[in-house]
Amino acid sequence: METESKPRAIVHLDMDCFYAAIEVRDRPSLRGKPIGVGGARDRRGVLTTCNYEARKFGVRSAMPTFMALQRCPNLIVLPTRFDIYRREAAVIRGILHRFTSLIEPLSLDEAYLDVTAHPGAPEPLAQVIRGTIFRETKLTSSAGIGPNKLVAKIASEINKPNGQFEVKPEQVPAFMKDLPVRKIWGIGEKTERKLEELGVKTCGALQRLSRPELVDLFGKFGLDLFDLCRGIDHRPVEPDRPRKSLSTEETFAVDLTTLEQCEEKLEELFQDLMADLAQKESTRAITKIFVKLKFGDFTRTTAERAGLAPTLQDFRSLLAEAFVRAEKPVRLIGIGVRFAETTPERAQMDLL
Ligand code: TTP
Ligand code: MG
Repeated sequence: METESKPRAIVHLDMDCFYAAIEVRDRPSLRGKPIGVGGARDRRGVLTTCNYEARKFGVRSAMPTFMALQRCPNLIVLPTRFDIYRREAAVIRGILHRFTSLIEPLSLDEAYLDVTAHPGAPEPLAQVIRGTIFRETKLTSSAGIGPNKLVAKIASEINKPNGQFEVKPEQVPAFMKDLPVRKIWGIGEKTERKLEELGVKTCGALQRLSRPELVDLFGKFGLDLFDLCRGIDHRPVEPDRPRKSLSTEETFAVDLTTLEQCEEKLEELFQDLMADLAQKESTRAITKIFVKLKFGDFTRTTAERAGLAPTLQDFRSLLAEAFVRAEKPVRLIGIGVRFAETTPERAQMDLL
């Protein structure tokens, strides 16, 4: 088959400062100002992300808000609006599906696309995809184009924001040579330190270690590393297998005895669930929501209802319903949503 002899063409697409970009788009008076999105300083909040104006001051994702404000006193901190981010991600996913069905989402604003079968060269195609996203959402994105997922993902950071970079198959060896080892997926801080002790900082230096040496150092992962540091990565782009539900739960060290105590915990669980939902299942239509309780005596009950929106208020009413069934000390609370069994295209239509 032709596609077997032809090198693969993989695009890694990543929206630029996604949540922050949406907030600025929707409030044009914020344009050009440093903004962060996340929890407020007085509530020990953390930023989910910030725009590039804020990054100039050293503000970063996952930074406590008080620290971000120390670095950038003029930072405007906005609350998260996960429902808006989910809707935007669904629109973007819909656009990507016009170009290929081989899409592997990594989070709500990032995906791999296998465009090998697409007629024409991948570089101009990535331009067209990013241009279409911008025309239809007024949001910018960046892309990396390469013969595999490893190279495409690393390449997408190079001309970020609002740019793209292609590594052609014959350019891979030169591209890898001076690349810091940390850029390889699977190499974290620990492995990086271990390699540094051996004097290995770049992928080029890592290439000088033999397979047996790498296995000695890293076990089975050593075999992967042998390929990865040469820019070889056979992992296919795997479209998501749809999950049926998404939930989060917490078991308490001390059982909760009142509905008020449970409601307080529910609020925390709700924040977690919404963040998880936005990251992992940004495009699916929700059919049901549920609250599960386990009691001190290990009995359990689940209250669930179709047609409710995943709002704190609706989870609260389910919690009350489940709680009064037993009126026993609560050992665990779980909350979650169930999804319609649909294709991404269909889910996207449900959402719009
Ligand atoms: P990223 O793509 O990692 O970041 P980004 O899009 O904000 O910025 P970049 O231009 O570097 O791609 O994450 C996508 C969104 O996910 C981000 O806008 C907010 C959210 N997020 C969190 O909620 N917590 C986090 O720790 C990170 C890294 C991201
Ligand atoms: Mg991004």
